[in-house]
Amino acid sequence: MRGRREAARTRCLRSSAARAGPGMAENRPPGPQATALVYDEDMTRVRLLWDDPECAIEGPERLTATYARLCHRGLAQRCVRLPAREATEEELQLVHSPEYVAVVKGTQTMSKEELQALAQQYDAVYFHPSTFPCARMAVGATLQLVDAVLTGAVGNGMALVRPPGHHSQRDAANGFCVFNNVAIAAEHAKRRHGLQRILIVDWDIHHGQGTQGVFENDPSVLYFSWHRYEHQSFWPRLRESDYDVVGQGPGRGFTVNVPWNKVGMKNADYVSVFLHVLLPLAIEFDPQLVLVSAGFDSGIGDPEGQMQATPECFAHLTLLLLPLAQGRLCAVLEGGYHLQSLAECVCLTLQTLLGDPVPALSGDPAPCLSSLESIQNVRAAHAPHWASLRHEDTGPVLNPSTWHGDGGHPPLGAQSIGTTERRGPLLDKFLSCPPAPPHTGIGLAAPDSAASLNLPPDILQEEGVTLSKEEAAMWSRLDSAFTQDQALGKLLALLDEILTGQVRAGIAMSPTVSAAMAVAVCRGLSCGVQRLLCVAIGDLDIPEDLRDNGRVLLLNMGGKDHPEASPFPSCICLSGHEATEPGTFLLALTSLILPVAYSFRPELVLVALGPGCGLRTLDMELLTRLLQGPAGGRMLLLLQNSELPLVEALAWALAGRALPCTLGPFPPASPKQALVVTRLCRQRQLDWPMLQVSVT
Ligand code: X5A
Ligand code: ZN
Repeated sequence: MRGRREAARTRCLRSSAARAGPGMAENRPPGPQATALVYDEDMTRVRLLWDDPECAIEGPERLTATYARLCHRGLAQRCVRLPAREATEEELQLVHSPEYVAVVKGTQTMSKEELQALAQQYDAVYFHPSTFPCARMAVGATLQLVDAVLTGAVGNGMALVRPPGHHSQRDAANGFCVFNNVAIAAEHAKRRHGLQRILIVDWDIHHGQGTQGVFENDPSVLYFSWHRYEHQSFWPRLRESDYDVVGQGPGRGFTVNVPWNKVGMKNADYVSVFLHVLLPLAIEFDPQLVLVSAGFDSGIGDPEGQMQATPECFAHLTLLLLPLAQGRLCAVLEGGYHLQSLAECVCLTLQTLLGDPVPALSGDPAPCLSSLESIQNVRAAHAPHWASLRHEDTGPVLNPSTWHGDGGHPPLGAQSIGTTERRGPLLDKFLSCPPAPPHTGIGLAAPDSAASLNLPPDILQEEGVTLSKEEAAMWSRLDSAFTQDQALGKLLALLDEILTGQVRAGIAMSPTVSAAMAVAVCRGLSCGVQRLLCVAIGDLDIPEDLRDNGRVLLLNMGGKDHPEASPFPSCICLSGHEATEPGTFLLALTSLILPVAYSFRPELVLVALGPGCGLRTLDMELLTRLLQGPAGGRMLLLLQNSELPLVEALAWALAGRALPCTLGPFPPASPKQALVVTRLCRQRQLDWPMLQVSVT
């Protein structure tokens, strides 16, 4: 025991250069692995010149505070910096009318009184002599980012811009927005880059009615927005923001609205909507580019949103989007008015774009009644348009509880969330500088032949260690092949390093995955892991003593039937080889595996991939990326020795690299398989609340 620990420490010291934490680490050269940041101080020039309480929250310090925090965290330095530029008038006219562009252009020479008079023609807008150049630069910065991503100069990125864009319409400024940055970028991607499918994810807390209007007839742009709605009583108070507004003509089904009818929505509500609404549709849509209207007024502490999603929630939302479009994701700032919350949320978004592990999600992993009603309603409204929802047998909620009385989360103490910059204890907790995450490298326990593979630079190859007599005796019942090539010693060393935080995640090869799984679970439990999620793919033996162990949750996909295991809440099996076909697997991933994993909040995730387990390599990479969410990145992958070629792909997936190709197209799950999955979700939703998709 002691011998092994010491050996591990020595290896660790030797390779400390390869284990640089975030901030001290790499500055990736431009290329499809890099993350871009676009920011220009010129966009801080626009500000409110008169008294207007509604507009006062949209000030220059939103950008300066955010950028300062990105630098302080060392995140800005790790990005490829792209220069912003002013968009041309021709580019503005991809969305806006020449007349409207001329009106905004005219503000450059206006007096304060004239500016104020013009602003009064619109809802919640102010103008400044710098509005035209700033708003053009906000568009240009967005286009620079999109061009860099679509040419492969970078993999993904973020643009910090002002003024925001998503309320702006063809002929009108609205809600602090002058030109619609993201809508113009989507049109630009279609016209100049020939893209046919673009996903816009609008996670700002207001409805981007401007963007919705631009694309309501357009099936090449899937527009998703969630927004504070409160049954149409929250700004902009539009009927067209409700769940049953789904687009028009050829665009029917390509507008997705999720109304929040209560304030106080939390991490579990946000993640549930992503898992049960956005992801199934987005995977089926198979976008070539993802544009995020990244407003952070949906974050905790924001005076507009009044929601309670913590900064790390945005890391999870980003992680869930990154498998789409081969990771071609452009996040463009919209709202966000609590300076510290805004800055922190942007940090977590950018950190995830950079490939850092996401911190575990805090809070009760259960959506509230009101968000479940919205989920049920929007899924019912879209079931006619999307194969991935067609098997749904529920309709919209008949008597929404949230019209009157409750349905939301119980309110926090009145003092705990300020409506201004006041901070309560809860907010303090989330906004205080979190310690640097235990961001360390990835370990590999494999036969020496793995050395010839093309592996990520910070990977640490475990050396064989000799087991103590006690340990050798303890595992003597194992396959003898296991001890011969030191697979067991390497596996135990790697697992110890994960559990002690010396490495974040790892891959262990072995002669028999079933045996490795038994060893790893047993070892994890004896080291004190309280919640261990074990996802076993393919035909693997399920150790009997695990079936009702409250600390282990076992998910088996594509294996034999285990009727004897099904009574246990901690054993979930989807048997048969159909379970690993792409359509069924992706349905199960979003509707079953991830909701269960997020409900369980594991400290460690084991993924055991049986020999010939039936999954596409791409789906294994996807599983590897997404299951890092629920456990804050702590994951051990178990592979059969014979699957050496897989190691490369999965090591890169663990290291945060984008998927090598898009997920689709693939045939949807058969109605029979869809029914099996749906039924399993229903059966288990009392144990695992994030499985819920309806209130009935
Ligand atoms: C971009 C954005 C909000 C406008 C609120 C007006 N606009 N009450 O967050
Ligand atoms: Zn907003």
